[in-house]
Amino acid sequence: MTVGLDTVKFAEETIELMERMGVARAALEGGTLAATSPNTGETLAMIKEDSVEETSAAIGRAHDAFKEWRKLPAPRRGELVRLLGEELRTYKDDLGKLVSLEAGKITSEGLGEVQEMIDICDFAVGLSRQLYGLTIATERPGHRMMETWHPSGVVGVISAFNFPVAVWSWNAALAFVCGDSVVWKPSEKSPLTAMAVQALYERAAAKFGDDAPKGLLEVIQGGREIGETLVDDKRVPVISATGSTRMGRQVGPRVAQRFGKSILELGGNNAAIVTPSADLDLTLRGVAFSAMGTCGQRCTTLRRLITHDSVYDALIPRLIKAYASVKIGIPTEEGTLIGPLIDKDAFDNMQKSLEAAKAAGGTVHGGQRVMADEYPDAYYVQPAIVEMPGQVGPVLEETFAPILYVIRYTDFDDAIEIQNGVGAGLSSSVFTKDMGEAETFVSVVGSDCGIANVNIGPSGAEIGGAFGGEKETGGGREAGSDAWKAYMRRATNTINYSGALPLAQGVKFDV
Ligand code: UN1
Repeated sequence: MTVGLDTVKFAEETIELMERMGVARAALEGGTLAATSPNTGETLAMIKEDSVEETSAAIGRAHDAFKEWRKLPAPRRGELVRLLGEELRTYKDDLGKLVSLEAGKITSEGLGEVQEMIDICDFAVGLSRQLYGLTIATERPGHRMMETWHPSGVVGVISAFNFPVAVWSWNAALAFVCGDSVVWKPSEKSPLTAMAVQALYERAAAKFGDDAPKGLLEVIQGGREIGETLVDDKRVPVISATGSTRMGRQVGPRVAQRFGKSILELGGNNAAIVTPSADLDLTLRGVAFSAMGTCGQRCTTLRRLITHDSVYDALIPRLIKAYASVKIGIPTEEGTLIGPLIDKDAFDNMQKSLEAAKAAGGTVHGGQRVMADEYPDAYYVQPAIVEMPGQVGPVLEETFAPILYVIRYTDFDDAIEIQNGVGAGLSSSVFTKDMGEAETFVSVVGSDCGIANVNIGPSGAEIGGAFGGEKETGGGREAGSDAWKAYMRRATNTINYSGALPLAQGVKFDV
């Protein structure tokens, strides 16, 4: 197979980007962990992996940093996060580009990911003056009862390749204002973006001054073993892990075993219900973005389209056409909407699911590999639509690839049952103009997911809401609303200023 002279190469550009953001070239050469670009399959850098001992030492430094950091007033801690947001604004283009090179996202999604980091920094800065506790009525005269939120300690953040930097920021921006330190284990498929973010953080910390203790952010690079070291370490009271349900099944019990707290954001198998009254133009666009965007590699990706019989023929053939004409290619090229799958494993899993779907009676449109001649080491695919006879076989599982299963329904209650009839419970949506259907969907008898939308797809959440889901998605919440509470510990304080000692519940104990 000949690779043309004009074949895109990203390694040199990557190193330039990294140097601009403050990573030394020496840190990108001579290591044992290969950072590759899914866009071409080429090696971008060889970086150093951390050993178990180095991981343990990093946790120790973070623990020491926490002991200092917790003493700063929260609004002052917010200032560090504000400065981090400034660095991210300055380097938005560079970091966005790096996300495109390392994770294969199209340009606007790479930039969007950095914007999401900026947004959460702004949110956290405001939050740094709003870590409110309650004052609670007490039954005893001359007493006051209140609750205080204190920092928890070291927060371990385990993130996935598909949102290599935004997910870290949802956790870290909150953790920092909450008075915690952070040890970050990025996916071994996206080590470079983590190094760049660490360098930007160091710049913000230098501007902040001596109040930012060394070790407030530690990044550990490598595979499963060091992840386990982090998960098992008693000095890490909170583990926030984003990834597959399989990973969460291991992390959750291990953290619980030592009575740590975990925030789990795991797999999704997200559906949309298309009802008879749906605006089909809007539905088509909403479905296209949430099912094909990021090449189907968001945990919020739309994977099941539960379509009413009466609109099936008006929508599905149009959707199949849109799927066939969408521009697939190098994600940084103008006009590209679909970049590559992350690696060969992802491609093999996609093909396995498509075979299983066929065996279960599905009709597959698309799904084949493309651009293999130009880029034999990259895995570009035509996104697939699969018409299914029902919710069977691979439809019940998350496959991290652009496969949209289409299922028919006739009765709205059945549609909700199909929507809820899978293990995962992350995100969901309904396309309808019928107020009764819309309200039912978001009500107690509607969607069982952590995110339930009306007339938008299940993906593309903003940071202001709490992000996460139920059932096999793990139950954790990150980002907005009151998700910050998971990064702090609560103390209930009862203060007696009466001079007497009345006991609660009228108990008498006179000695
Ligand atoms: C993820 O896929 O891991 O809702 C997170 C969205 C994004 C976050 C997705 N804001 O698509």
